[in-house]
Amino acid sequence: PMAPSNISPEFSIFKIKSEDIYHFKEILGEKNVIQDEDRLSTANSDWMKKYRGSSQLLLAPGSTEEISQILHYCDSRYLAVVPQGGNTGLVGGSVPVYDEVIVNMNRMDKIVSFDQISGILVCEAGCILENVGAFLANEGCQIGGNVSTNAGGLRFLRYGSLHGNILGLEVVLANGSVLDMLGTLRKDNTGYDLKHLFIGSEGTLGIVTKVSVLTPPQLASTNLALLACRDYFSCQKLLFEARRALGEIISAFEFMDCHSMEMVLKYLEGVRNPFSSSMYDFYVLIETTGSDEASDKSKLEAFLGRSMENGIIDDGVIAQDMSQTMSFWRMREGITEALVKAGAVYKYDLSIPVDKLYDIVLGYGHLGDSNLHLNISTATYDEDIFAKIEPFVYEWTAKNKGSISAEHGLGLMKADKIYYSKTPEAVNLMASIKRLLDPKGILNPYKVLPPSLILPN
Ligand code: FAD
Ligand code: 2HG
Ligand code: ZN
Repeated sequence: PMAPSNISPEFSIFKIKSEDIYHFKEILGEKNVIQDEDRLSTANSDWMKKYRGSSQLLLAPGSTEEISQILHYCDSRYLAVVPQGGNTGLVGGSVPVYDEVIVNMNRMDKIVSFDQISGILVCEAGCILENVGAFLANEGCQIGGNVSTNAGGLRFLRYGSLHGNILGLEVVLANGSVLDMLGTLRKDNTGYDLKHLFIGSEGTLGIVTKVSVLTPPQLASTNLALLACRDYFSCQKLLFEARRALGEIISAFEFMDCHSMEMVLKYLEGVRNPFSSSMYDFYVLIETTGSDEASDKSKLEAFLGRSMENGIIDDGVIAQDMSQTMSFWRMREGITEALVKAGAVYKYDLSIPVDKLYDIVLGYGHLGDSNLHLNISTATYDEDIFAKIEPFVYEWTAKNKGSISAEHGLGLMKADKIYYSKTPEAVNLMASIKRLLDPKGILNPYKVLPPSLILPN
């Protein structure tokens, strides 16, 4: 499952043999060793249908011990592995590049414990996030996938990165050893905090099997306002004001331009323009979450009234019930799906200083976090268009001191682009860590780091 030699002659090629299959069946039982063409076809292809591997084998372990045995064996046999959660990743990280063995986490879906007083949840990595709650609710994506990509999302503004909310991890390393860092303490300064190495490592340093996470309590009152602004400068001003006027209750500040709005209106069923009379150039969603319904709402209303008087917003509406709330979020959250329906999409996920964020566009994103999702939508993929986009987007982002991956990770798509956002010294140190933890390079090869840096010794 290493690369065919025409692409990466430096990697050795080890094919799966019948005795390997026999061994995996011994570990997992017959039905969890999957060679079925349909299931493999789905698992070989990513959410956008942009990347496709040719794996012949999918393993579905049900415990840490089974994952440990799988990796121990694969390591001894030089069989490369791709860990796969919900397979909703957007950078080609969760699918094989060639014929890597897919280790699917679906069966690892048990809640281990939940402490109601502290809000600390311990669960297996394959738990589906929607069932677990808290950060972002994409259909099918798993807590282990979120940890491995350090996913952000709509409420990052309020709750911050997973680096702050993950209290502990259990991880199986490439050689099969189990690293138990599954603490539930908020404070623990005993040496290097190794769990952070695995948060955002995209399956290249180990397989995350259990997660301990600090969850916020569900608060009584949530309000959502959809606002229209005439230009990007007004969106920035609105953010500036909202951080001050709504500081303790603001939980999301998202923006989308008119092109993004046009996409959802055109391609998603049941989405209607809330400002039926006209289209505006920019739309902003402000969500507040707090504990006092009456005061939270009046605070938001007063803020919107002032913003309207000052001319920062041109129009605005507060969702009146659950169904309107869901339809407002659908406009923002459905853009990714609408873009896939529209045809080919060149997808970028940039952190850019907020004043420069809309200099390079069509886009939408988490304005409160300075995170632009730049999507260039065309009917079909075209080499000439691609050549106009890259390396321009990366060079522009680096020049403006941004990041070429704010939240989706590097995966396969941007492994060789890492130097736009990291110094050679930092990349070399990452490669040393990778070689230390995975000397044979079996874990998710070709992802995150340029393959030439992590040759097996
Ligand atoms: P996968 O796609 O299966 O895997 C992602 C990466 O993690 C791969 O490199 C894989 O090898 C690795 N991996 C998965 N599970 C494990 C494990 N247990 N141990 C080790 N490695 C593992 N991302 C955001 O950050 N913010 C968003 O708001 C957001 N919105 C999205 C909306 C849509 C419609 C879609 C399709 C995607 C969105 N994403 C977003 C991207 C994606 O959902 C997230 O990156 C998510 O965290 C991936 O979880 P997953 O379980 O699907 O992981
Ligand atoms: C979002 O914020 C996701 O909606 C997906 O991170 C962004 O599709 C994208 O570019
Ligand atoms: Zn996002």
